[in-house]
Amino acid sequence: MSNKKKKIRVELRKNRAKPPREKDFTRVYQDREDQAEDIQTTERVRAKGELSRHRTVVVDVETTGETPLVLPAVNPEECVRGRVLRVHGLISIVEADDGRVFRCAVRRLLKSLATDERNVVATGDIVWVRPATPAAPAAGGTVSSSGGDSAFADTLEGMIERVEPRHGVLTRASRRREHVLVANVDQLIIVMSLVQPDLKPHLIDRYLAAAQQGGLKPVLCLNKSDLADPVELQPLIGLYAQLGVPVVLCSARTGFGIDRLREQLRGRASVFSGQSGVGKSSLLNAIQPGLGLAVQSVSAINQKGRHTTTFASLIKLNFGGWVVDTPGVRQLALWDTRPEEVEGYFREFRPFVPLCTFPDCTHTHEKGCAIKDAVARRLITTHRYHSYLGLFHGTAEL
Ligand SMILES: Nc1nc2c(ncn2[C@@H]2O[C@H](COP(=O)(O)OP(=O)(O)OP(=O)(O)O)[C@@H](O)[C@H]2O)c(=O)[nH]1
Ligand SMILES: [Mg+2]
Ligand SMILES: [Zn+2]
Repeated sequence: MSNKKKKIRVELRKNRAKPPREKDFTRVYQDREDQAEDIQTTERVRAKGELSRHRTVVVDVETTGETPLVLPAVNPEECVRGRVLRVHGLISIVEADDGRVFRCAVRRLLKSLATDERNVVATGDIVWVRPATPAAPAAGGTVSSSGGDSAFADTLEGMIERVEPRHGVLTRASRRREHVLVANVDQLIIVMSLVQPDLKPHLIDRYLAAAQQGGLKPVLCLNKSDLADPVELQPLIGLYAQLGVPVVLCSARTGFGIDRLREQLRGRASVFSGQSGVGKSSLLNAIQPGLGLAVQSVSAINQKGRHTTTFASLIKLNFGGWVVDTPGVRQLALWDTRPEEVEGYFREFRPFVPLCTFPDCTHTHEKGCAIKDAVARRLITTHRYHSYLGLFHGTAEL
């Protein structure tokens, strides 16, 4: 890590301010973080002194990336390094390198430094924790009073002082902000079921785009092979295999394909993602017997309208590596993607793009579009082309 120390002034976020005057005011403020400053100048809701709470902090400025990262400096003698096992609202469960487990709150400064992230800390993050001294708990009671995980009631408490730069992330856009689902993983296991719920090919393509964006190797896992005839899936399997995506057909129920899946996971850091009810937790229970992850019937999920797995949690594999089980997603909107970037997520488009008549062709309506021509000639499948259109228009909306 090449970095240098620097002092900066940070404006702390006013997340504990007094209630504002108008009810709608907060809504605008929360929806449009970017407008927050304009609003402050037009409506005075607090005493001026409170509006500008600044603090000078020592930070490391890392210059390796595109934009310099600002990280609070920590004293390694006072803090311990660890990995976030899971996040419950304001509480993060962190396993230190020495094996101790801490229930942690996040230092408010980190929230002030993060600009457009929904969550400052994500499962898989490498963090620095300042252990609370038993006499004066650092979290000031917030940790214990916020409820959360009773299984960790006896664990130590601490404060997350710093989050290390991430590599390999699964990210999505959530209400105009970045939602990092998982950090520091090598590969994304896209879990789909053949039926119950039905396979969603367009969602696969969104995941492939998200994997490429986050620097993850994608693996397509098609579960519940015991419920449908996989022969009909040959074209789909062939398509993804051609795109270089390993495809694993499996069944958590019968155990078919579980060995192959285990081989994909061995020694690597992976995340399982997919719709609710496709069998992510069931597969992990089959891969590592004894895990005892909660699973629920699809009909029960539909009736209740909620997911069985409710937070991303990191599981160590006894054959090497680790995997994060995540809650089901309904949709996946790409974060920070411009419409013209979307074609880059469709590998098979690449040979044709330079042949379009217009150099800035969006491949949506233009005459002389080589992509549309390739679709007509079945060199690109209509399914992939429609996925492209969906992502193109989706990112244009954001
Ligand atoms: N027939 C069959 N059923 C399966 C298979 N895998 C999982 N199921 C069933 O599918 C249902 C949902 O499984 P879960 O493992 O809870 O699904 P999930 O993807 O973890 O769902 P969320 O946690 O809500 O995201 C359960 O009733 C499982 O028993 C399979 O291979 N075959
Ligand atoms: Mg689950
Ligand atoms: Zn074109």
